[in-house]
Amino acid sequence: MITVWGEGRGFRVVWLLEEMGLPYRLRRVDLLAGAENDPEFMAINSGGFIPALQDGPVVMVESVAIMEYLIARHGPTPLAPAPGDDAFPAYQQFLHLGEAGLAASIYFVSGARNIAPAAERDNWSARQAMGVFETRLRLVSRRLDEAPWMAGEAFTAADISVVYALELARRNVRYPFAEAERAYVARATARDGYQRAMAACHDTRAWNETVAAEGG
Ligand SMILES: N[C@@H](CCC(=O)N[C@@H](CS)C(=O)NCC(=O)O)C(=O)O
Repeated sequence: MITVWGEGRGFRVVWLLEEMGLPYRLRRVDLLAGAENDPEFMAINSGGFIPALQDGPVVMVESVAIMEYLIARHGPTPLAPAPGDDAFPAYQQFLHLGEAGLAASIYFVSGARNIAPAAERDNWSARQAMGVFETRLRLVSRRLDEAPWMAGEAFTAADISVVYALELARRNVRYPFAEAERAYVARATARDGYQRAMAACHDTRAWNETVAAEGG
C-alpha cells in the first residue's frame, strides 16, 4: 500500500493518485506541532518536511520527483505523454516549473506575509521571490494563449504541478490572477480527481474553506 505522508505539496501526489486510480493512505503530519515531535515521520524523512512517499521499501521526498516515480512505476497513464510525443517537452518543462519556478518562490512570499514578524514582512528576499513567481507565471499565461493545458490539448500531471502552485498563491497570498489563469484553475479543479483529492486532504480543505469564507 502506498502511503503519502503530509499534505502541503502532498496534495499534488494525492491528486495524481486519484487521477490514476491507485489505492493509497494519507498519513497526516502536523508541521505546526513540529515534525520533530512526530518520531514515526522523522524516521521516514529526517529532514522533517512534507510530503514523503512510502511504497513498499521505497521512501521518497520531493513532490514532483514522487509524481514522476509513480507514473514510471505504476503507469502508463495518459497524464504523462511519452518522450517521443510532441507534447512531451512542454509537459516536462511545466511539470518542473510548477515547483521550481512557482511553488518554491510563492512559498517564501507566503511565509514572509503570514508567519514572519511584522517588521520582517516586506523584505528584499520576499520581494525577490515574488518577482521570480511573476516572471515564471508569464510562461503559464503565454501557454494559456496557445492551449487549454500546459502540455497542449490534454490535461496532464504538469497541470497538477502548476495548478497546485497557483492555488497556493491564491490561498496564501491572495494573488490577483488574470481571467485566463482563473479559468484554467477552474477547469482543472472541476475534475473528479481533484474533488476526490480535496475530500481526502482535510487540512487543505479546511484552509480552502477558511479562505473562501474570507472572500478569497
Ligand atoms: N520542493 C519540495 C518542497 C517541500 C516543502 O517545502 N514542503 C513544505 C510544506 S508544503 C514544508 O514541509 N515546509 C517545512 C520545512 O521545510 O521544514 C516538494 O515539492 O516536495
